[in-house]
Amino acid sequence: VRMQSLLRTDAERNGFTFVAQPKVDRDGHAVGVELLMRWSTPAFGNVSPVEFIPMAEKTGLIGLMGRHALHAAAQLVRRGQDAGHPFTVAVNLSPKQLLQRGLEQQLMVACQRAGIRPDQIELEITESAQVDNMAVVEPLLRRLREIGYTLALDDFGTGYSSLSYLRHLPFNKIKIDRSFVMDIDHDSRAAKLLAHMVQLCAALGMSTVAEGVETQAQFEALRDLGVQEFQGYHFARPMPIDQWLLRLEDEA
Ligand code: G
Ligand code: G
Ligand code: MN
Ligand code: NA
Repeated sequence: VRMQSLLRTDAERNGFTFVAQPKVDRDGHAVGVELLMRWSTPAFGNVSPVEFIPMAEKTGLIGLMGRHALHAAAQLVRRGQDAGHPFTVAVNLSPKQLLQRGLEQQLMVACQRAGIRPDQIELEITESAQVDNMAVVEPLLRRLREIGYTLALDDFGTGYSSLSYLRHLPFNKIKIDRSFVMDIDHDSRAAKLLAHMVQLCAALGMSTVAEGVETQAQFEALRDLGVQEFQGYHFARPMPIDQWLLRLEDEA
């Protein structure tokens, strides 16, 4: 209860920070980042999003917090442009945000305030029982895609209705869950599943991103299977925004 009231206070005053984890292309060049929310409190120290995001969903604070994340994403796109090194920024959306009204408007306001175009923002959406009403979510996602946002299905393969998502929802890309990636170089079933996921996505016109890449061997195996983008500790851990911007300068 105490933690909940701290969360409310910080949701109201935007007391969160964000870190950025790079995504790289097949050559290992960074093409964008995923923005991840961080919360630090005097009483509880750093609280993991695995703990505070569900709390935010349960208490209804996720709407407000999600809005902060959208602004942070749009502002970061802006900083990349201003620095002369444009990159995409992915932001995680809670299923609750999809079901609340106003997401499209919130995104528009965030882009307008930052002076950026929607095509530099990626929206990461995880499979969830809350979103299995495709009739509600499908038209929203279709509109968002038409406006120009990139839609990514997060943690693919771990939810209970993955194929139904692929069938009904207009994703541009699929992020293959790290549980598949982890086992790719020593478990032939994981490798076969992954190979066919990549082919399936290609057949449906979607690109694939591998999450949780931790070794060069995994990177090479994934590249051989045709995966287009990669993310994981092998390339970079989530880092403070300023560190990411410095790194970008160095790489250029
Ligand atoms: O940041 P970390 O790697 O610990 O993330 C743990 C989980 O929290 C991931 O599933 C991630 O998607 C989620 N998460 C991190 N930041 C955000 C955010 O801004 N919004 C939502 N909805 N989830 C987030
Ligand atoms: O569910 P989502 O993909 O949004 O979660 C992102 C989470 O994955 C973050 O908590 C991030 O720290 C974690 N993560 C990113 N790369 C790696 C990795 O290579 N290995 C592991 N174990 N976790 C990772
Ligand atoms: Mn994600
Ligand atoms: Na994920």
